[in-house]
Parts: sequence; structure tokens; C-alpha cells
Amino acid sequence: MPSPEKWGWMRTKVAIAGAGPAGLLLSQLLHLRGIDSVVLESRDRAYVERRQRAGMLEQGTVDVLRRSGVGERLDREGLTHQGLELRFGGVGYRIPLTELTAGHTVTIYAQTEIVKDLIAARLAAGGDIRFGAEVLDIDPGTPSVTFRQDGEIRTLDCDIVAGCDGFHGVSRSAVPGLRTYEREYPFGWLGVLAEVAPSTDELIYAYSERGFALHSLRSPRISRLYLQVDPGDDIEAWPDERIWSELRARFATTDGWELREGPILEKSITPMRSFVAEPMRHDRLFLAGDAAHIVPPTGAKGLNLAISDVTVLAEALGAWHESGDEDLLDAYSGTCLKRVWRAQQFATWMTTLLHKDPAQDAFEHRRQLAYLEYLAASKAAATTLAENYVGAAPTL
Ligand code: RFL
Ligand code: PHB
Repeated sequence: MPSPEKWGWMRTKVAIAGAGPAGLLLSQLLHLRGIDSVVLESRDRAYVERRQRAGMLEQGTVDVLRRSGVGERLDREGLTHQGLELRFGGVGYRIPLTELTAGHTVTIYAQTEIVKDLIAARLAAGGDIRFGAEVLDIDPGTPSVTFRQDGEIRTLDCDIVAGCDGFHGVSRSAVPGLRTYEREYPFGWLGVLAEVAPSTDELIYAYSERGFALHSLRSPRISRLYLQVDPGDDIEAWPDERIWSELRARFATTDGWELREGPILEKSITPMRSFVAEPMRHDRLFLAGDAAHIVPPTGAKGLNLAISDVTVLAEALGAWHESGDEDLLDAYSGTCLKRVWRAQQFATWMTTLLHKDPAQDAFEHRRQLAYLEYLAASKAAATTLAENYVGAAPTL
């Protein structure tokens, strides 16, 4: 007899749209609770594993990944940081994150590696991740998901749908009466992956009259660098030599610090935006990660929020699965949005602090410098930055 799947019909407990960090971790957390799921991902595995994005993990994120059984390589290869540098006026000032937050650290471990680790763990445990499966439509009431794979349209019936399909996904459009909040910024980020030993041990957030630059890292051999650019800029307008020369100018110090240069392995430009969709639930559909919210990357919060959303969701689904209790599911949206808005405020603040707004005048530049000086001089001001950056800021 042909399997039900042959007729285009399938069933699982939780249908997950998107195999980014949110969807993959949710699938892993549910597996650990004995709840089965199917992950539907429109792209192929190689694409998902190579997409260059985040790098900074809060300690809470690291703890969740460890508890999920994917902490081994992270512990071996992740770089633990206890501070960051704010650089302006040609001088660097260290913000001692750990000292100011009663012991919190942050870890540098690329999103690509988290995604690889999660895919490997799911597949090793017999998990069902379907690459090349594009979600077309979600019915939050029935509930079910319609998707296309290998040219065939199929339906996946389920008890719960998790919309983890990122900012450009389809799941958000299945929530009627969604309220959205949005802000676009007059700048984008040009991200560069370079084959050169990092010129710094800790991240450098640099503000200059030419604009913002960030020096991050991936490994002892690979540097990750970002430049504020016009969001409409074409990457073709940024040949490698122009990128290095602009980075040199924005990171320049008065003490002879030098930026190491090497072959650029990859470069791309991303616009910067803030976005929140409320509520993050409709009926049996739950939105998580970038599908529900985007923060500008200056605060390094996007991935951490995605991980936090699915941690809350997995716990709520676990309680519901065990006892039928829906209280935590009902609280899901409100619980997540508190943290989302805290991160939104911090990321917006970091962004306006460190970027040069092309429409602003010299007054704004002097005001930004005055604020940066205050952060460098005042323990109270630096603590505000530190507790938000490491993810230890309390919410009401
Ligand atoms: P993702 O990673 O976008 O994954 C969504 C997945 O859904 C798939 N998809 C679909 N699948 C099936 N059917 C459809 N119709 C689909 N439509 C889409 C997509 O192919 C994709 O695989 O969302 P997720 O899982 O919510 O994860 C969010 C994070 O990726 C994001 O928040 C971070 O990368 C943001 N971010 C950073 N976050 C941090 O916490 N720390 C950082 O240091 C940091 N740096 C960054 C960043 C984002 C950046 N960019 C490029 C936006 C630096 C940059 C430059
Ligand atoms: C990164 O390493 O990609 C990174 C780090 C900190 C940020 C943004 C991106 O604020």
C-alpha cells in the first residue's frame, strides 16, 4: 500500500517553517522532550550552512545550546570575551563587561557553526529536516502547512505550527490583525569575512566622522569586519582595496595600532531595520525569531532573541504535551515581547550612538562624542551598556 506521504499527506506534532537557528533549535529542544517535529526549509543544506551572519552569543544562549546537547564544539572553538572596546577620536576605551556584570561573559562562535551543529545533531537522531521544501501557506486553525518540494505540493497536518522562517518568510502573513512597528535606518552594513588573523582580541566598535566600523572575529585565522555604508550601495562599488582603506581610516588610532589585511573571502551589504510584530501567536501558530522581530545588528541581539524565543516556546509546548496545560502557551507572546522590546531599545541606542547619520549636522557629531566620552569615563554609564550587551538587563 502506498504510504500516506505518497498521496501528499503527512502528519507531525509540530510543523516548523525554516531551518535557521530558531527552527533547528526548536526541533532539537522538542526532540529532547519526546515531541516529534518536521522542519521545512526552502533552501538547500549547503546554502543554510554557509549563510554568514551573527557571531556574538550571550551566556544564556551558550547555556541553552549546551543543555541542548550541541555545546561540545562550541566549548572547544568558541572564544570567550570579557570586554569590548569603544574606539573614537583615535583612542580605544575598554568596557570591562564581566567586571561590570557580576561575571557575565560573551562568546564568539559563528551562526554558521551553530546551524551546522544543530543540523548534524538532528540528522544523527533521525530528525526530519526537509531542505528544498518551500512553505506556501499556513492554516493556523486546522492547523496545517502547505509546502512545495520537488515540484509537488503537499500538506503537513500538525497540532502546532512554529513560524521560524525569518523576516522574509510567509508565516507572519498567516496572523490576522497583526500590529507591526517598523523603523528603517539611513545606513546599511557591509560585512566582510577575511582570511587574516584578527588585529584585536576583543571586539572593537569604532565611531568616526567617516561612519561606524566593527572589528569582530571568527577564529585565530579569520576576521569578521563591518563598515557602515549607504543602504543603497552596490557591493560592486566596494572593491577590496576600497574596503581596506576605509577600514584603516575608521579604525585609525594615535598610538600606531595597525589593521592586518588579507584576502576577502566574502562580502555583502545588508540594510538595517527595526521591526516588531505583535502578537507572536495566532491560534495554533507561533512566530519565533526574525519572523517576528528584527533588531539592528549593532547590539548583537538578533540570534540571541531567536534562541530565547524558541527556548520559551519549547518549554511551553513541553508543559502542554505532558499535562495539556496551556498557560505557558498563552503567556508565550507576552513573555517574548518583553525581552524583544528591551533588545530593540538597546540595539537602537547602540546604533544611534555609533553611526553617522548623513542627515545630521556637526551638533549631532559633538553630542555623540560627548556620550561616548561619558561611557568611557563613567562606571554607571558603562554598566548600562554592559548589562544590556551581555543580556543581563532586568525587565519589569
Ligand atoms: P533565519 O536565520 O533568517 O532563518 C529563517 C529560515 O527560514 C527559511 N525560509 C523558509 N523556509 C521554508 N519556507 C519558506 N517560505 C521560507 N522562507 C524563509 C530561510 O531560508 C531560513 O533558513 O531566522 P532565525 O532562525 O529566526 O534566526 C535569526 C538570526 O539569523 C538573526 O537574528 C541574526 O543573524 C541577526 N544577527 C546577529 N544576531 C546576534 O544575536 N548576534 C550578532 O552578532 C548578529 N550579527 C546579525 C548579525 C544579522 C546580520 N545580517 C546579515 C542580517 C550580523 C549581520 C550582518
Ligand atoms: C559578528 O561577529 O558578526 C558580530 C558581532 C557583534 C555585532 C554584530 C555582529 O554587534
